[in-house]
Amino acid sequence: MKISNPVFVTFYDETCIGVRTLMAITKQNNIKCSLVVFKTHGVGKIKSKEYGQNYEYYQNGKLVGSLMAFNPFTQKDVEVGVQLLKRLNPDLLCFSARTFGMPFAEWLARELKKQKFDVSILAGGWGPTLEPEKALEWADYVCFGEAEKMWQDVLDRGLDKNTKNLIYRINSHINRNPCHTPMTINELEELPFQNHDNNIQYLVDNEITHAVNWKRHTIYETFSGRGCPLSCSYCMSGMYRTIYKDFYDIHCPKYRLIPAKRIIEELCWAMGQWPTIRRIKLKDEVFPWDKKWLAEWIEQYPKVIGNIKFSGHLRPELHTEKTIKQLKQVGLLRTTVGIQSGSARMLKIYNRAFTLEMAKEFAHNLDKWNIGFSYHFISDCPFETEQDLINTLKLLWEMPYASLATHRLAIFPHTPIKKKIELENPQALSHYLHDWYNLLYCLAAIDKWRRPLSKVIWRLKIFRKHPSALKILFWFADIKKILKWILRK
Ligand code: B12
Ligand code: SF4
Repeated sequence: MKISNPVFVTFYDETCIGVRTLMAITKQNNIKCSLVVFKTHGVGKIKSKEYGQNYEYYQNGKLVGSLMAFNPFTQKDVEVGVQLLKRLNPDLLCFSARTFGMPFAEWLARELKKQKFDVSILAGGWGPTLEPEKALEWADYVCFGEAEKMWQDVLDRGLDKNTKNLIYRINSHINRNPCHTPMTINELEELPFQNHDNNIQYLVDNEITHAVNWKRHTIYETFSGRGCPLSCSYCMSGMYRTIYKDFYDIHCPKYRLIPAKRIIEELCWAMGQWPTIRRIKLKDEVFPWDKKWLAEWIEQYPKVIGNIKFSGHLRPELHTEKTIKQLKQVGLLRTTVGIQSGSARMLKIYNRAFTLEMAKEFAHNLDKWNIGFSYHFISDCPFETEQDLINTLKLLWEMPYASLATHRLAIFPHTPIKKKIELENPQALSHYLHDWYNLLYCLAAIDKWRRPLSKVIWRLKIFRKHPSALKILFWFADIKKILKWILRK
């Protein structure tokens, strides 16, 4: 089947750098395509409890929701979306989903079938890649892993039963075609830049609008590599090697770093397209630490990009004080301190490659060089004991003040931690106890007035059974904001 009008569909994902790359390849081949984003990816007051607790998190003492917990996916979205998809009249629907997006993809696909909208569905992204059998309940084909080479084949020759990377059903059997080798660094360098053409993108969020993310005009987001050199037990980023080996016996490097020169070229291109860009975000989970790469970035960034600030995720085990200082001098504005737990035992379970001393030193160095950051912790891991939570609290008492977020552990298919949980069936602590500690962490990190309070509340076990009562201690920030606002008026 030759393709002349594919439509990409994403869920809560306007950023979708992977899909935007496939769209750029489509454009390069002079083939028209469109993008329909279902729902914006916001964070705020929880509007739906239905989706469980993974998408709720504590941020500076407030329990907030993200994705569908904040902005629920509704029948109205499906109805409006189906009308739009019919109007766009695609010859191939390309659904992109992470694990959390699979139920929405299914909902939409079933509604399309119900309305007799007969068009093939190709599903890709981490969700279908990890659980193709689930995706094939609503999709005709699944594309395994990286799709740039497979997509070029589809544009050249059409989609058929021989297309590489495809997974599909033959009766009750699931067939896997051979798979392309993953992209080499040279191939990654040659990819066209993301496609953000305004006239071909739509947002479905109760109604249809053009999916122009307002931030897009002021913030540009990209990657300097693929994968991750580390191997945290709850994450797929460092697992490209494992999945290519397990499913196809193909070697995929754990991490591929694109030369700094090429990233700077992309940033120049983006700034030419959107002169309003004021901030660059390198979205890699690990900001490059390779000496040669850093030297080129530190030399070229200020010369070519000037004083536009950038952010990226620096890491205690990879970035030294010297690097922090140099990056600050060329425009590093913000980063994160992803510690996940203050217990050495839990760091082992998470397979984190740094010690608590390194984490402390790292945060102090960021503070010293005046780089904004927030702490990230994981809560509700069933392996945690109360002693692990106490260790985290005590660690925070020794750290610089900063904002803090605690995300509940989300357990994804094929992760080592999922296998460990299945094998050992650990007894989890109650959510209430986690919440009490989550709020104590926020108090300990927020400022010098509230850190001592976290010590007293912990020692006297105040509101241990009713943690939400502690939320009042964070209203102060709101009052301050309101006062500032009134004074400004
Ligand atoms: C950067 C990043 C983010 C950024 C930006 C994400 C974005 N929208 O682009 C932020 C911080 C916002 C983010 C948020 C989240 N993320 Co994130 N993120 C990543 C990271 C590090 C890179 C993603 C990426 O763009 N990779 C590069 C591109 C090229 O790859 P790609 O998107 O997978 O696309 C390729 C293929 O998958 C395929 N493909 C994709 N779609 C389609 C569709 C079709 C039809 C075809 C044929 C092929 C295809 O082709 C693309 C090109 O090769 C990955 C880890 C990783 N290495 O992938 C985690 C990762 C994807 N994130 C993950 C998660 C869980 C989340 C959150 C749910 C976290 C949360 N609790 O809020 C949210 C969800 C956001 C959303 N709206 O979807 C998980 C997903 C696990 C899973 N099983 O689903 C990952 C794998 C990390 C992990 N913990 O394991 N994320
Ligand atoms: S460092 Fe981040 S991206 Fe890399 S494996 Fe760990 S959690 Fe995943």
